[in-house]
Amino acid sequence: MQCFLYMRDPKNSFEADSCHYAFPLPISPVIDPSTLELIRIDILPTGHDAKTAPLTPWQPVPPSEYIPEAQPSLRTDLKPLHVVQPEGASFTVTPFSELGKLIRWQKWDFKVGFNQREGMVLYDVHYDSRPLFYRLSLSDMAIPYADPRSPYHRKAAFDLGDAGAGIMANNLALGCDCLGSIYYISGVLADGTGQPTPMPNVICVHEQDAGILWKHTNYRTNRAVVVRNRELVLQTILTVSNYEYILAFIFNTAGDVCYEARATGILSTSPVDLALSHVPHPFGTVVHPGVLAAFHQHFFSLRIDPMIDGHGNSVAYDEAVPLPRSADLNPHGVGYTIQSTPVATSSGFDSAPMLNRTFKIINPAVRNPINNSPVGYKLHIPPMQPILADTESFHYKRAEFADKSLYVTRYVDGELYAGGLYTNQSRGGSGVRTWAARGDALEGGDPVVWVQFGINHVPRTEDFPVMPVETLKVVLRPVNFFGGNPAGDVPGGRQLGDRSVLLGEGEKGVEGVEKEVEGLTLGGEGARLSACCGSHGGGWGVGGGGGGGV
Ligand SMILES: [Cu+2]
Repeated sequence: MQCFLYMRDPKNSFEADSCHYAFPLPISPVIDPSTLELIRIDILPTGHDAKTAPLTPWQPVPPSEYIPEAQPSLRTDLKPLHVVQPEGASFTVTPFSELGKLIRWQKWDFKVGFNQREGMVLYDVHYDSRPLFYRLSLSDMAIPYADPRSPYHRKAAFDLGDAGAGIMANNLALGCDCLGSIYYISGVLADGTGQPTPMPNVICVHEQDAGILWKHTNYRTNRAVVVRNRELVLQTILTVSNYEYILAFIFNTAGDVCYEARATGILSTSPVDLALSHVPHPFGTVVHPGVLAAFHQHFFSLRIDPMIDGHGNSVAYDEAVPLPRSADLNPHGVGYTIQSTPVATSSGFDSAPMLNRTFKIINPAVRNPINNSPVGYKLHIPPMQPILADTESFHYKRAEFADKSLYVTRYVDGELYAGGLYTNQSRGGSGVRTWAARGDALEGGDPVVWVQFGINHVPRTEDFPVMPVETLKVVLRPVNFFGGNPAGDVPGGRQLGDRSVLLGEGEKGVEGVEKEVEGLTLGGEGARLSACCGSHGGGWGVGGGGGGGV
């Protein structure tokens, strides 16, 4: 094992939470992990090339701390924000096994599991009793680093395969990780010696308001109908050494399931000569005096085992293509159409945003009552630069999923992890690229869809000492699955229940608190509320379009 060494701030060395990533050392011991014997100590390159120099005495540099007590001051003008659900949350949780939970919310129902490697896993996802997904899981992550110099050329992490999203999961806390009315799911896992380890509060379940889901104002009558986007969130957070990943499944009332990954935590740093601090570095960003954060890519692989309206699913992709000009059909050159291509055999695909390539999981045996299209779910996949390491490199060979935005394989028992079963010291040859290369026929069903998404992380000084979240979302959206907007029955005009308040113009917003009463009791303000939220009957309606208050 190649170890990277850091130290605490020598001027504050009793502070156990001092950010040691601000003090990377230029020596790197190589140890035998089975005997804990030291094999050798490497000297790290600290310039712009692979050369190493004889060690010199450490030069003092300032610390860079993230703990609040180390900040010169904390801002004092942040007012409390209460997320209150006076009648409780809208979801229910029912145990279905010793640890498994069945969750029901807004026509959704699904089972939640938690394991050592994948952490949170969803099973048997249904909407309005219609089956959608047999299993949804993050299957692995790969983080290959760009620095080509020895020993950095070996830096590549598989956070699930090497460490485990379950065993590294945080114990989540009220008000810190989750705001509002929270239900926590706990797990029990085996530790490295096989002993049972309680994993308390590893998944939090809560609802959140995500702005507006749909709205229309009839400009002729001035009546607006608005429905807010209520979401159900299942969140888990893992810490793998320096980095944190905040991972969530998010459901809404329009049939969407979103998988959200947020990267935060601390950059993996290495030493760079102080004299080079103000010179652009070829393999990273200097984020602090003497501290280099290397360029790296983050790849996530979401595994989707579908059952859209039952088994026998297929995968296809749509592309938007311009029509050639023709005198009879397209004389003005504006026409375009959508071409659909079925995925006949297991294979990998780029996202091809210039073609608006959109992947769909469909059930050819079940047809939409309006247009006879096969019912389906489409995938919104963020564009991703494929792995940059060349095809002969171990980064590429090991990260079997980092070269394509989407892989489709035919289901085989045990094929759960995109980077293969054993990622630690793998040399490739097992994983989704290898499985897809079998060219299995996909007619007749049982496809497994592997969605890759990620970021090319070019560090900023703002990412240090701890980085504000970088967010990525994959959305699974119904496409010709319903006969119309599935959220047409969600009540709008909920002001009496949801209770927003008017703020005054005073800079501290103090006046607004007084106006809360006004807004809910006085005719004038009440009329304004009904004008923006008006709905007829049902729910929390404040009254019809022309309503005169509350
Ligand atoms: Cu990063």
